[in-house]
Amino acid sequence: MQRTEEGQTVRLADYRRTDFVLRGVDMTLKLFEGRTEVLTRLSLERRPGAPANAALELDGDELILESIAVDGAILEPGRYDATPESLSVTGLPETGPFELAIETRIAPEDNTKLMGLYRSNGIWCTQCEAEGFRRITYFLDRPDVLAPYRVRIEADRAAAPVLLSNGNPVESGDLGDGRHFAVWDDPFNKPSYLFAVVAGDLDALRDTFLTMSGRTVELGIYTEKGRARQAAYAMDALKRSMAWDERRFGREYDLDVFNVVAIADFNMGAMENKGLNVFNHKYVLLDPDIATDADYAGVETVIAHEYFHNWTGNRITCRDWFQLCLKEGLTVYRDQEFSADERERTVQRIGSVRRLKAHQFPEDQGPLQHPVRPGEYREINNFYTATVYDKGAEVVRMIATLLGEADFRKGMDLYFERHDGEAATIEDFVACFEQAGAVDLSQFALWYAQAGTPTLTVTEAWDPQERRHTVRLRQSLAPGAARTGTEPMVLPIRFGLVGGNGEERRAEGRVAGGARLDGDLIVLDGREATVTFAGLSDRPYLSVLRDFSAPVTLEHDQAEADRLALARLDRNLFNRWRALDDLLSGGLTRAARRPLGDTAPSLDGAVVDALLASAGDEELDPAFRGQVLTLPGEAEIARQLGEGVDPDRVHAVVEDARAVIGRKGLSTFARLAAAEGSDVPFTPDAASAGRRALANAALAYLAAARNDPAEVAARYRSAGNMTDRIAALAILGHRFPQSDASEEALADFYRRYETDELVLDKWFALQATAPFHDALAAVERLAGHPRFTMRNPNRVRALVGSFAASNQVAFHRPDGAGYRFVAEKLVALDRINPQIAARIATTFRAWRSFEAGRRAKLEETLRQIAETKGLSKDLGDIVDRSLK
Ligand code: 0A1
Ligand code: ZN
Repeated sequence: MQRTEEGQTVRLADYRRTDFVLRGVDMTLKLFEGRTEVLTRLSLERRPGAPANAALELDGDELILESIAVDGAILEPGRYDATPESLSVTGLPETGPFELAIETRIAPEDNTKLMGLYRSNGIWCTQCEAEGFRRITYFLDRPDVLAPYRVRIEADRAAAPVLLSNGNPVESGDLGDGRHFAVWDDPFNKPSYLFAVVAGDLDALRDTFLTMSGRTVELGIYTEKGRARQAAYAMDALKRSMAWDERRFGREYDLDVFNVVAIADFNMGAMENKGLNVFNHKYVLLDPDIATDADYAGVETVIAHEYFHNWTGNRITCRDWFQLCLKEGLTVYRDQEFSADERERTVQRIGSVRRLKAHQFPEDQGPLQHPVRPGEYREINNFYTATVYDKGAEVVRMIATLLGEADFRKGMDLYFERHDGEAATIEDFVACFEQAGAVDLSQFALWYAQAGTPTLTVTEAWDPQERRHTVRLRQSLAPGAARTGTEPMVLPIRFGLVGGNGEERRAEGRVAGGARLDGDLIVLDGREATVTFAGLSDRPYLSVLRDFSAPVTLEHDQAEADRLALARLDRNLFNRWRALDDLLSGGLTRAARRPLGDTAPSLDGAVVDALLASAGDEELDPAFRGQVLTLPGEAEIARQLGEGVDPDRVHAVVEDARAVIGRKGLSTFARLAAAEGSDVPFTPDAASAGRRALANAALAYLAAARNDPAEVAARYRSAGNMTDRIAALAILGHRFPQSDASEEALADFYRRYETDELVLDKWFALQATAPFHDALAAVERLAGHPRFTMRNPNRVRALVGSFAASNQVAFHRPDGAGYRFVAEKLVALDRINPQIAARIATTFRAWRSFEAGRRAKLEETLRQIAETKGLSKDLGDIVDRSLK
């Protein structure tokens, strides 16, 4: 990929192949305290047809070149040009293979960006996606350059008894002087971003997996000393993932070993390096005393996600970084399907849709909007986004919906068969489904190209004479998305007509306009269409966009009575939840629009009754009832308001609703909260987690209604697991701040868990998200706490990240002090870890949606960050685009 003149923007349209073909990589890494020597031998050949005089242009990043040789002969200085960022070599053979040997010297100890080779608690580890390999050696560091790797690691045996890399272990031995070595061989062609090395003093949990063709795979999960037993659930999740991918997609693991390493300092969740996944230890280490049910679910999902990448990402990788959703959207779809099969499908879907609306919708509706496949970027690290991942997964799900299960599976099989070993594109992927389903997906492919959330407007008309129900559907993209086009897209809309007893009505449907009807699916591909259902005995309730079958904003002007009926009757449980959720967010946004001092209740009595009826319905799954009790978040209400947002007002409205619901449901909540006492032993399964979620939601309503910290404090003290303990602590800290009960519990929590970094993160985050203006003072104090550090991404995210993203009240203090605090931290963090700084800075993107005072302060803060001297490309890119 060429960097173009105007400010280093990289464009999809500029893609061209390399002039040189890479046949193999042979590396030796000599790890010493304070320095690492890297010797890389590249087997190369000029590509047939490439210019005979073309130079070999290699990428670097903060590298020092020690030596360079071609076929064993040291190169004269005139033959190459080396800077820390590039290495250009001329006069290379016109035809035939040659070997380029490069020696670099790096200092992993000084690497605070956590990209390339770095040290975490003394452990050497790597992170190469997207462009970290070039921080280890000069290389054709792009995903379409694939090769087999052989890697030799040398280190001090005492400091690093464990030496790991990709592929299979082939050799190890002693080097004298207390040093030893290991050699790893990865026979599968891979791009450099999947390279990994880990060396350190680690414990391991071991197991085996028998594949469907009868091969035994050695599994290892490596942790810091003494914590291997906390990897037991991750191991279980790994084995279930391996079995599921065989069952569901026919995908078998391909190497003799599969290793996972848990690392304390990690920029993201985890990384799918071939045969050697490296994880943020947050997604590996668990036991009931330190981890919540949400943590267990997170470990299961991330373990599955990284494992599934072995086929969707590694065996078939991306031609260039614009195709990132090819592996990410597809792999998120796969991990969501896994969780749906392993847990409860509707509850999982509710969770995914909540996440989509909380993260992807605001991104798609603000200045950082981009298509699922972006057309350009300044910094690729800033495109590991909710749009690429979560909307990318929705696009795959829509293909599955349109084709049906059997043809979708055929398309996946074809994809694996046709592109195994290749670096592919979205066009390649889509073509497989066109063939498998014998369909034309060219209009559907607009989902990859057009940014923005489409609005689907639905209106209904019942004709009592003709006994006909007419449904009118319209789609539109906000004009703001015009940069990438506003053509009508293909929207699969699953629906049902619900009768007065909840029965599914069958009716003949006739379509006029841009849609077709296929069973319970309306496929809208024009700007508008009507579907008329005839022969109905009476007016049905329309349950539309079931299971959220397309990622759109639904504007359905449905009568409140119809929604209440569906909240009670709909056989599609997802839509039953959504009927309630729409009623709640509709009521709350309307209330938030009313002037301050207006004392009308936030929610209608009928809505509260419906919510309480579902929550108390013993026929329903407790996890589902827990979801019913989870009100739309303040950020979601703010998003739905769209403009002039006053976060204090939004907070007051939601709090009022909580108290109203709590008082009205007092007896239900008392019963539900008591149902799950501390005598129930902890097991991490979804059903038990659902019961705890319901009980803890009930406890929060009780506290809102009774305003009594004592009963919550008792609950805190008697908690038998972290889920219940942190739930009680959050209620104390967020509802009764600075009370004795809350201060005592926070101090107790710190004493109990101060040796565990992961639990300490919860302690920081809980205080950072307390919804009070004064929380800022606490956060400022915590930034000076001896256990706060900018070097650990989890800790920064826990304090600064969660304050900015999840404390609507204190971050958005009217005096702008919250903004100033975050900006100051981001500028300091940018010098240490620009990737994390850029990620946290995205919380400023919604600045235009706030009322005038906050809006001006947000803009001013963004401009101040933008003007800081020496800003990283990462942070610069985010603030510049946010201001556009
Ligand atoms: N491919 C990983 C995500 C990932 C991306 C960049 C990283 O660099 C710090 C790390 C991880 C995944 O989807 O899990
Ligand atoms: Zn991924």
